[in-house]
Amino acid sequence: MTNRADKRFIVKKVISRRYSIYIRVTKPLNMKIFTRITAIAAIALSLTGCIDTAEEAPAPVISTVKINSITITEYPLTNGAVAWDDPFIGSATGPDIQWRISGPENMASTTYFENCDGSTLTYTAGGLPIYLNQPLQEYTLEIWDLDDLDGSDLGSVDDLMSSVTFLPWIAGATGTETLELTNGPMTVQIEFTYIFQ
Ligand SMILES: [Ca+2]
Ligand SMILES: [Ca+2]
Repeated sequence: MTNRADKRFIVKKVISRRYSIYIRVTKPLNMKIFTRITAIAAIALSLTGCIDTAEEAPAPVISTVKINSITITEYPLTNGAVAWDDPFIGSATGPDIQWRISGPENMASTTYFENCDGSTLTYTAGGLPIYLNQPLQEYTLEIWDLDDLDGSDLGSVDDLMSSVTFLPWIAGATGTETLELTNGPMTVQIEFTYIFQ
């Protein structure tokens, strides 16, 4: 009986014999050596050619990062146990959310979503697109609850709801891509376009 080890041995032996016969029949010894030398020389030339002729492309230098859209998928619905807007008169309402960016440059949306209920908020205009001109430095994206929507209460103070810090560009990023950033109760998706010098 032939066990598995025996089968492997037989197969190997047959292959070896076939190879040996093939060489003997098709190529005399000196031809075989010549063929091998030629092949080695061809490979060497090929490799040498690659080294000599290949020119390393200079790494692209990031210039500016454009933000096309900001989508806030998660945010705190209450300020602790209290509604973001809980007036003395009238019923409590959800937050009125605006995004702001701080860091080397400061900017903010010119639009907001009123009385948010947890639904996803997508900003594609109202201040967008924006250009971050220090792409190697950290920026912070903040979401704020606006407290004076009609401009009638100059003494009101808007509420910072949450924030997340990010680097506009990470080495290797090109083209346009959407990154998801999370910090605590806040998750945001930002679509970036990378612009190089
Ligand atoms: Ca408020
Ligand atoms: Ca509100």
